[in-house]
Parts: sequence; structure tokens; C-alpha cells
Amino acid sequence: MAVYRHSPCKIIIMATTTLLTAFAQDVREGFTAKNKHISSKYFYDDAGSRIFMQIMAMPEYYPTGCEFEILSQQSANILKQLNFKGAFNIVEFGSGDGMKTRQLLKAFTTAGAQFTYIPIDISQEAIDALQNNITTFLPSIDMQPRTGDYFEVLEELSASEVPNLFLFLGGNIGNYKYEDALGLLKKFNAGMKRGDKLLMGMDLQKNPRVVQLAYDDPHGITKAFNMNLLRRINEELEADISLDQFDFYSNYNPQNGEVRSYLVSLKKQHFHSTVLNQTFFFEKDELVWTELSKKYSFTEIESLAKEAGFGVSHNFLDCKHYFADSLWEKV
Ligand code: AVJ
Repeated sequence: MAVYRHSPCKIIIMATTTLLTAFAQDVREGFTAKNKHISSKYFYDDAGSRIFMQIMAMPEYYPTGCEFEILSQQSANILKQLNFKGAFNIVEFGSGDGMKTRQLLKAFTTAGAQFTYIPIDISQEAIDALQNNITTFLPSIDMQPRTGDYFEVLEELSASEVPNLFLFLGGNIGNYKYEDALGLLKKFNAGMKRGDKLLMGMDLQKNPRVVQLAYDDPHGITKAFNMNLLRRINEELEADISLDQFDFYSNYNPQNGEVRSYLVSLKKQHFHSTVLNQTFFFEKDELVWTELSKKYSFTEIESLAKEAGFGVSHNFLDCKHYFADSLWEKV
């Protein structure tokens, strides 16, 4: 029988927990769920943002041109509908490159409106590009860009007496599930004063073939947009996904107005992430849901606005009636 002699020793407990990014945590959660999923917000790293610009330039992706048309041709009307007396703020959430907003700002300036333009974005790079764009074309504009959290800025602005027009353009609300969209709009509402306005870009229900083609384009650009998520997992989470073992599938359901996009595993397979220290398993033909792009009916726009504490003042439409910039007032 072995005799163990006591020897003084120290037990050192090593901290082995590393801090995981939100992306890493969401991949872990979403890729182990019964129905695999990952949020479309992770599309937009630098590479993904470049692919999204290609999407916006495709003829099949109609929302860009429609909203450009609305803001170029109807901004004088939008200004009239605001019915603000004196100076006001224009606060834009997630402003992008400013090409579309520029049309509105130009028309407002021409009409002699007095306003301060406050774009908010999480990316300093995006804000810098936007500031360049706006100041080159509209040098006289009073612009006070902010980076950071939407709601911190909202709280600040609701304290001021000046009325606000909030812009949430491009149809980004369509990426939120009903409950999440309502939650976001209620938070906007809570940070607004009575009489403040919100201009919401909302894609409309239309001929299903038109919608289907916009999200399942023949150039494969939307597929590349989705596949970029896998490339991003490989890069940021040190994974070994074979991109050619996945496909892309997108489907529009005209009965509920939902485009749902997926990655599809082409075989039974697995990949490993060193960062997560975890292996993820796929059956053949298993899906990963990547995106919801909701198309609205006018009835749904009305009821969503009402639920969130707004009244719809006016829907500004393009000539084909594909897209709406819906003007809401906090009631
Ligand atoms: C930027 C969210 C409005 O859902 O139409 C485009 C993103 N996804 N093609 C959309 C997107 C696939 C887009 N939004």
C-alpha cells in the first residue's frame, strides 16, 4: 500500500474564463438551438457592409430606388406635413452613407427650414464618411453627428424645447420580429415629446415575384451577403467551416409578408471554433435562419404605430407603391 506523505502544496485555481464577444455568445447560443439561428445584425462587418452596398446597387433590390424617389420628390410635402413652427432637430438613427437623407435635407434647406441635423451611428467610420458627404454637397447645414447609443442621445434631446423629427429609414424595422419591433418603437416613443415626429421607412407587400427576386438575386450577391457570416465565424471565432458545404435559401411568404433567409448545410457535418472551444453539428439540409425582412400592409402599419403610441400622419409612397416612408406623430 502506498504511503502518501504529506507535503505542503498550494492549490492554484486558474481563471480559465475568457471574455467572449456578443457575436461569440450569440453564435454559441444560435448554433446549438433546436432551430439554428443567428441575427442579421452580424451581417454588417466591413466586408458585409461592402456587400450590402452591392445589394443596394442591384436593379432587383427595389427599396433603395423607391426610397430615393420618395425623398427626392416629396420632401417639400414631408416638410409641410411636419407642421413645425420655427427651428427643429432632425435626428437620424443608423444613418448609412447619407445618399437618401441628403435629398430630404436639400429640399428642407431650399424651402428655408431651420434645422440641426443629428445623425447617430455606432460606427465612427460611418459618421466620418457621412459628414464628408453632407458637408461637400450641403456646406451650409448645421450638423452635429453623434456616435454611440441611440437611447442616450434620445434622453438628452427630449429635455430640449425644440421639436424633433426622427428618421429610421431604409426599411430596417423589417428585420425585427413583431415583439422586438414594438419594443424598439415603444423605446423611441418614450424618448420623444408629444408632437415629435418619426419618419419610418417600411417596405410594402406587393407582387410576390418582385419581393422574391430582391432577396434571391440571380447575381448571387445576397448569397454572398449570407455566406459572409460563415467567413466571419471562421475569422473571428477561429473556426474551420468549409464555405462550399453550405448554400443559401430565401423565401417570401405573401400571406404574412415575411421574407426569411437561411444558410443550408449541404451534408451532415461539423465545425470547430477554437475561440469558443466548441464543436457545432449539422444534419444534411439543416437550416440556420439568418434574416427576417418583413413587408407591411397599410393595416399593419396603422396598428403597429397605434400599439407603440403613435398616430400615422401620412404615408409617402413611390410611384409603384412598393415602399412607404410613413410619417408618425407621438400622441
Ligand atoms: C437593410 C434591413 C433593409 O432587409 O431589405 C437586403 C437588408 N437583406 N437584402 C432588407 C437586406 C438582404 C435590408 N435592410
